[in-house]
Amino acid sequence: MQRTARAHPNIALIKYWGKRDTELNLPAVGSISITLSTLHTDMSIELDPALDADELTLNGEPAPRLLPRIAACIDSVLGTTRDRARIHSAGNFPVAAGLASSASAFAACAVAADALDDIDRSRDALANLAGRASGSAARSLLGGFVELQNEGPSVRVTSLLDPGEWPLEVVVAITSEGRKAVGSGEAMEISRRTSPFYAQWLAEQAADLDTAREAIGSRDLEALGAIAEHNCLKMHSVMWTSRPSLVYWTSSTIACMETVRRLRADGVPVFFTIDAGPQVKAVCDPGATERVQAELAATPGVLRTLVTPLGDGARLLDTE
Ligand code: 2P0
Repeated sequence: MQRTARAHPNIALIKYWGKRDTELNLPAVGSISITLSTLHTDMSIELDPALDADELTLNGEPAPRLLPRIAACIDSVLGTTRDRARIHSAGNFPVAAGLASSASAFAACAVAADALDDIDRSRDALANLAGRASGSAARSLLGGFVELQNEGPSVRVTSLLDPGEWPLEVVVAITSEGRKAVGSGEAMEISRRTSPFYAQWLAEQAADLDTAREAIGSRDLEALGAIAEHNCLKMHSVMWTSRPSLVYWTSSTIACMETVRRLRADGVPVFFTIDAGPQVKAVCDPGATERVQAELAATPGVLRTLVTPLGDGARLLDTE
């Protein structure tokens, strides 16, 4: 029996950084994200009683290093006594480079695994199972604008707006194709233990979430951009002031921020956000996309740009 699911990465506008429970991988803060449409991960899982061990390919190549986390995600859905699985993961964008590849991979994994038995799990149940593998993956269960609420012993994901209700676009400026030096999970723990700004980061998150939720409700790009950029720079300040310091930026990352600020000063409706990687994501009105892309592509150090509208939540690609 084989099932295939597709999920898209998401980009947080109000960020998740830090865990309150490393066993259950529960985030220390809530977050708000947008799901992207052009980038995706397709994961197919085939259970085979004849297999002795799980097998994983990533874009057609064996990927033993990534297998334990994927296998654990399938275990969390189907139980550890399940048959072993042949897993194929295929994505159309770089892995572990600050483009939220783990979010789309684990959301697709949870949805495909869920379809392999007769239990009908809720979106929130799947969000918790995907989130156990990767905190941001819970948000990729849904499309458009998504809030992850972080209360009690689990997380909840809610849709704030469908993609068509506020069809913003995202221009991703790729400034480095390499894998990041320190993975997010490990980096968050370093920040929690060592950054003098970590407590303040936690203390201000609820207010940032309120401000962003209100801006999304009224489709106010200027207000959303102001709080998103502030929240992003706070998260990076926590990273920078960790010991050892966690600096994911390149000089090109800063040049891209300057490009976005210059465009905005020129009246272009656009704002930036940056995750645990050197890429800059510029969020804009569709009417501004062409100019934002051209200016980011011409920014020193930018290797290439990607453009994507907002997309849907994780779903099965096959039918039974
Ligand atoms: C986010 N990031 O909200 C933040 C902003 C990166 C920077 O969630 O340890 O791969 O697997 O739960 O979800 C990336 O971290 O971390 C992330 P784990 P995850 O999108």
